[in-house]
Amino acid sequence: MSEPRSRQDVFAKPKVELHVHLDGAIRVQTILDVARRRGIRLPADTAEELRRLIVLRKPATLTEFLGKFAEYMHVIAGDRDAIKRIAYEFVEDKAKEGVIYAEVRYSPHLLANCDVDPIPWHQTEGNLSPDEVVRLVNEGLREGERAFRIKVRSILCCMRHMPSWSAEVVELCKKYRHEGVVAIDLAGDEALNCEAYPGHLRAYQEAVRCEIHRTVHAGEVGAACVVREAVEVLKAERVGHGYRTLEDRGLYAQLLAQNMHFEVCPISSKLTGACDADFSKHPVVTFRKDKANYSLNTDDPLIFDSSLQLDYSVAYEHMGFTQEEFMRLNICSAESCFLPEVEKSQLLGILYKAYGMIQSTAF
Ligand code: PRH
Ligand code: ZN
Repeated sequence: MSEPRSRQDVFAKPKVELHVHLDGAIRVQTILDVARRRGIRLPADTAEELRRLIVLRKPATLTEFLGKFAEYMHVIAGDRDAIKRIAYEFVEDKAKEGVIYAEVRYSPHLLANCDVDPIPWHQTEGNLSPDEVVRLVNEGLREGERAFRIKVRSILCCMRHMPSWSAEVVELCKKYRHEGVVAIDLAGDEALNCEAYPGHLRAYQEAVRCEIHRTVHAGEVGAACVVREAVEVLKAERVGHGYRTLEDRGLYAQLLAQNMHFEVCPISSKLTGACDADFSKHPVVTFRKDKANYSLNTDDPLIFDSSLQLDYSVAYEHMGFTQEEFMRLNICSAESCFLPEVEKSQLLGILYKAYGMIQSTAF
C-alpha cells in the first residue's frame, strides 16, 4: 500500500488478530541485519531498496504474491537467532498496533534446514529441524509476551504443495499444544488443486481425533468447492479468507447458520488479486450486512507494507465500517479464537470492558 504505516488509528481500542503469517510479518531491517551477520548477499543494501523488491504494490496474483517469499526466506531460514528474533519482534509490532491477542501462523518446515525434504530456499543442509523451529518460535513469542504484555498463540501450517510434510505438522501441534501451539492450518497455492491431497486429509483427521483446532485457507482464490471441502472434509472450524463462499449461495447460507468464522484480510485480498481492487465490492461488505462471524487481519504485512490499522482504515474509509461494527467483529474474533474456554472468557471480558459493554447483554 502506498499510505504510510503510521497513519491514524480509526479504531483505537484493543483488537484481536487471527490470521497473520510470521514469515509474512518480518521487519525489513531484520532481514538486512541478519543477511549482513550471515554474510548473505542481497540485491539491496538499504531498507528502502529491499522494500522495493519485497512489497507488492499493485494487484497481482496469489502465485506472484507467494513468489515474494523467495526474496528473503533464505536469509531467515536455518538461523536460530533470526527465527527467535522475528517471533519476538512480531509480538512487539502487534502490541504497538493495539492487538491484545494474536494467533500467528507459519510453516516450521519452511524455516528449517534439516529433516525436511526438499530443503527449502536452496539452503545447504544444516542442523535446524522443524521441531526446533517450533521451540525457537515458542521462546521468542513467550519472551515477547512478557515484554509487551499481550497474549500470542501460534498455528502450524501445512503447505498445499507439500502433503508429505503434513503428518509431521499435526505431530508438532500435538507435541507443543501446551507450549502455545493452538491449531493446524493449510496454506499455500489453492489454485493447485480443488481436492486436498490425502496427506493433508490424514493430518486433519488426526487433528480432529486429538482435538487440535483447525483452520484452512480456502475460497481465497479457489472456488467455493474448496471451502466446502475445508469445512465438510477437513472439518475446519474457521476459514482463511473464504471470499468465494459467496459464489455458492447454499453453502454461504449453511455457513452463516453454523456461525462459521471467516478470517478476512482486506488489503491482502486486493493485492493478491483474490478480490476486486474496488474495496466497496469486497465480500466483507456482504459478511457485515449479514452479521456474519468474521475478523479483520493483515495476513502478510511485510509483503503488503501494511499494518492492522491500515486494514481497519480501509474498512472505515471504503466500506463505511462503524465503531460498533469494529467492536462486534472483535468480539466475534475472540469468540472464535482457539484459546481454551477459560482464557477465551477472560479475553472477552477485557474486550467488553474496553468497549464499555455489559457482558451479559452483548451479542
Ligand atoms: N494465502 C495462501 N498462503 C499464504 C498466504 C495467503 O493468505 N499468506 C502466506 N501464505 C503462505 C506462504 O507460503 C507462507 O510461507 C506460508 O503460508 C506459511 O506462513
Ligand atoms: Zn494467509
